[in-house]
Amino acid sequence: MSKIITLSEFIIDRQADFPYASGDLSRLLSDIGIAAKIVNQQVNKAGLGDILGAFGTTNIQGEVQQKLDVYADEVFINSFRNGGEVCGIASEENDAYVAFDRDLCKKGKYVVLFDPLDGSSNIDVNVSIGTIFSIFRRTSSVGDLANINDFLQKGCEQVAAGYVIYGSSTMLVYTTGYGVNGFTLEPSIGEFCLSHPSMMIPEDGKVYSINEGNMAITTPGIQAYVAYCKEVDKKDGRPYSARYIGSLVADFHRNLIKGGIYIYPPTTGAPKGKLRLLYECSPLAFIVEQAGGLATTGTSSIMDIQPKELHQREPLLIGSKNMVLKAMEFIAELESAKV
Ligand code: AHM
Ligand code: MG
Repeated sequence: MSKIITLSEFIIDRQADFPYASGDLSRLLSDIGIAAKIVNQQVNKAGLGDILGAFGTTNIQGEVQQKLDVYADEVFINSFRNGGEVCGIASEENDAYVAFDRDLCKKGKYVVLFDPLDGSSNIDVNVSIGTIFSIFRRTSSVGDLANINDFLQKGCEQVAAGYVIYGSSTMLVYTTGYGVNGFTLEPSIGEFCLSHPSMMIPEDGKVYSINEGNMAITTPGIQAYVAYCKEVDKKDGRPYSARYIGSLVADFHRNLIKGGIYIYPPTTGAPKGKLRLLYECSPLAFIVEQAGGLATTGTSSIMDIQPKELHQREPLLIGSKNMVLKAMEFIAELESAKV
């Protein structure tokens, strides 16, 4: 049997990648691993609400039941507040960012932006859901309260990003800009163990993931690319397969491992699509690019977008490099007049 490497051991080993680092980022990543285990425990009990007490009511232990996404949000916020490495957070669940006012936190070097439970509409039907996180070095001075500019940073400024998928098994996948590594939670020892070292996304894929219900209301470039995915061409394995779970982390994770493209397109009702730049697009863009893939809005690299507001939305095409490039060709050809 080969030696098991736990997330904590791996993080400590990798600290050497940052010769002048004080260990704060390592501690922060460990805190995320612990918070993920706590959330995982509750996610695995989803559906027992009716037995243990419905959401919003008191359960048999006298605890008030919460919606799981609110619960996950609180677990992560408390973990960041107690850790001391983070001076503030922004979460998809909250309208405004939170600047921690504890003295210890004001000395924190980092801010974290996260989606505590993405795809939460899938909880009721037992489909995989996920947590996505993005870490930046603050731009304000250490010792001050965090301010909005700490959060409005381009994806290419991220120091780390990752996700947790609560699926048939629970995994944590992250990057600090030195490749992508995946860890699977081994329930018998309660540890995330290195299971997917140095992950690389295949350059080509045979899976496209898009909500085809939006096809009539999206742009000509996306329509043409999806039509291309369905054409018959034995040489390159088309028609490709459609796989859309409707849970971004789950669709992304499958495509990262097997190759494929995920698209959340602009539509007539939502010209910037649905997904949030800071909590969803940027962190997954950092991961996919570290794994050799690409992430774009169709015309600009996700990593280069200067955010103007916390909850900004952007269209997202993300996955295997050659598939994303092909989709961009259609967009350039059919939509360039409009740009
Ligand atoms: P959420 O942040 O409100 O959970 O929404 C994000 C989710 C993604 O996980 C998923 O890929 C997408 O919304 C599905 O949207 P749609 O139902 O419009 O296809
Ligand atoms: Mg979300």
